[in-house]
Amino acid sequence: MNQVYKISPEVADALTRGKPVVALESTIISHGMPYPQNVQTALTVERIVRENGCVPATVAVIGGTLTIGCSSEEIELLGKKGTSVVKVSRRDLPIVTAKGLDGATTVAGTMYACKLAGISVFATGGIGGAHRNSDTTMDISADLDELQQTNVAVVCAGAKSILDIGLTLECLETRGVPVIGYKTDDMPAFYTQKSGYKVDYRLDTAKEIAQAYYAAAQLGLQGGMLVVNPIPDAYALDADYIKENINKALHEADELGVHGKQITPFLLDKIQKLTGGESLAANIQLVYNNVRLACGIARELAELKREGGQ
Ligand code: PSU
Ligand code: MN
Repeated sequence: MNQVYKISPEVADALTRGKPVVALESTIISHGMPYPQNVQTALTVERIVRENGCVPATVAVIGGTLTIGCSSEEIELLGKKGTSVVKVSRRDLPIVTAKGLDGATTVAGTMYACKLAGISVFATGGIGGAHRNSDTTMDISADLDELQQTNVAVVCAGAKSILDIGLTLECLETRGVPVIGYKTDDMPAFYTQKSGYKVDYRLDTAKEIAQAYYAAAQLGLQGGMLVVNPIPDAYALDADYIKENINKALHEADELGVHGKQITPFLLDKIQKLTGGESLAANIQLVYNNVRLACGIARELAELKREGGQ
């Protein structure tokens, strides 16, 4: 059988030397954006990570090997194959590796890879959460359970309002996951800076966020933290405009009876098509913004670990 996982030499070297590493997911590439913008964005993200003094670790399953630190060619392959590669959350990992398939890891799948490699900081666009009507459908993303059990700081721009953001926050509270607003008291809603809900804590510097993560580790707490970073004002979309299009997408999903792991990619694709280039530009910019913050946190954390003799 193929090797089930591997860490690229560059990422492995950075981790042994205590250099800051930032993990990146790949479902956002295959299922979250159209080709070729998905590949351009993923490669630009890696460049931004390097410019900010960190080592990027894009995670995906390539020919059955959970790869922590994909090459540019592997990113290109995932972007081109798009939704034909398996969307890999935690539960999909044993099957795609055993069958030797290609797969793109979600937030949950990527967090598990971070645990295998010893990576503490991960940047993405938006996380999965409690879907609307999840009080009856039970459709709550495995991302939330992964945050409960895996010690990674996930930097995102909140959750899209395809989800029930209030219920998502309740689920995170139940699971013991702190939600930290970076320079904000508001829970952002991906395309907009506010969702109408508040976060638990506001921290204004990457250093304070790293200190909280470090404190959790010293306390022996299991579980991650969610850092929410609002989309920059210049790229935020009009709240009514995005609400209208999200409602259209939800209505269509309902009519077609889409459910299970298909629902999130279906809604992402619909919204993209309904709103065209404007939402894609916003999506790309908020990812860059999250990556820069994640790099700041990873650098501060590396410094804390050095001072602490770890
Ligand atoms: N939300 C987005 N963009 C995304 C995703 C969610 O705005 O790309 C992807 C992420 O990979 C996330 C996954 O982890 O969808 C959640 O899927 P599900 O709801 O099936 O758990
Ligand atoms: Mn689901």
